[in-house]
Amino acid sequence: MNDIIAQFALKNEVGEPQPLKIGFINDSFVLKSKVKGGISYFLQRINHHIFENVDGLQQNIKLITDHIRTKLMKNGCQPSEIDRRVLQLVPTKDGKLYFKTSNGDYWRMYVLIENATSHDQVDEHSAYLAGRAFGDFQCQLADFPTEKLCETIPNFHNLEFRLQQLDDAVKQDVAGRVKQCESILSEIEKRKEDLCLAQRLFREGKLPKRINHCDTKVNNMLFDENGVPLCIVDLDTVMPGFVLSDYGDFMRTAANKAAEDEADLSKIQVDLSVFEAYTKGYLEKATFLTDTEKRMLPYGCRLMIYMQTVRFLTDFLNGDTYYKIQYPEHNRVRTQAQFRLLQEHERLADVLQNIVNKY
Ligand code: GN1
Ligand code: MG
Repeated sequence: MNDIIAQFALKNEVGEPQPLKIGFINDSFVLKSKVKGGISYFLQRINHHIFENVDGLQQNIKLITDHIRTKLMKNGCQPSEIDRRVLQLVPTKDGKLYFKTSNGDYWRMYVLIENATSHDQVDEHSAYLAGRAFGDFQCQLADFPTEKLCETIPNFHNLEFRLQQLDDAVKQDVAGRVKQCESILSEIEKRKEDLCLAQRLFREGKLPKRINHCDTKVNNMLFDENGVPLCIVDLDTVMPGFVLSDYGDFMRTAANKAAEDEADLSKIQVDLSVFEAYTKGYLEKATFLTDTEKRMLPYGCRLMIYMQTVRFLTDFLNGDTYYKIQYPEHNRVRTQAQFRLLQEHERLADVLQNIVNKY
């Protein structure tokens, strides 16, 4: 690994790489400075099976982080503070944004943000702070020209595309599992028209695409020693999409009293206090939203939960090739759990809409 590290333009000597157990996609290592008060680094091997266009991916991250950096500077943020508020890529000695090894692995380097932590769980207060932080992130990028960014995973949050993938999986039925999924398939069919509304509004010019994070989990934010959010990380999926994606995906993962793959469906309930706190924080910061976008936020939750139901079911029918599973029926259980959460959102539609209207 020393050969890899030697490719990057580091400002000081660093110690042995220490592996970090975060994320399911990339491999991460910390390189501590050997010099007191020096810079420590964060090294990652990029999963190029998922992110096929590493060049485009790294270019996106560079453009986004430079844009946020300039914004922070204009707002009078001190340079030492800026380094904690936005990620900073470290180029290779020949000025590239990543290094490709002879065996085809891709590596990138960031400056490590010191004394920062992340959380896997939310409570009401951290949901509120997360809402503000993700709202701020979208706000910082609201004036960035979307056409400059590539889709790091093409059609990632495009429901029509995801439904097409499900159709293909049903037709091929490679794992012979379609028969046992007939009832959930018909539930999905019933909701197709309604939930493709966002795509239709986009085509009619009534719903804009903006830059989204596309993985708005609370553990993708760093907090300082006092529990104040510092910066948004895991920028791999930042790409143009509907704001409904980021709002909806946070609610899908955080405003659920049970896990995403809970087998006991009676435990799956919307956490209304998390829902309200995130909404309040988000709407305080996301001042650029149109009336249509604001009104559609609860719909955004249903959209993302439905899309995840479709994606888990597709993978189950394809014989579990995309998501890692812990037991043979895992993707079917995940599908049922997401579908139950969707039904909860449908049942509470008026309540959730009233919370959004309140803010
Ligand atoms: C994947 O691996 P993770 O948790 O960051 C997936 C998301 C899904 C999520 C479902 C690149 O995210 O889109 O919503 O699983 N990421 C990718 O748990 O497919
Ligand atoms: Mg991720």
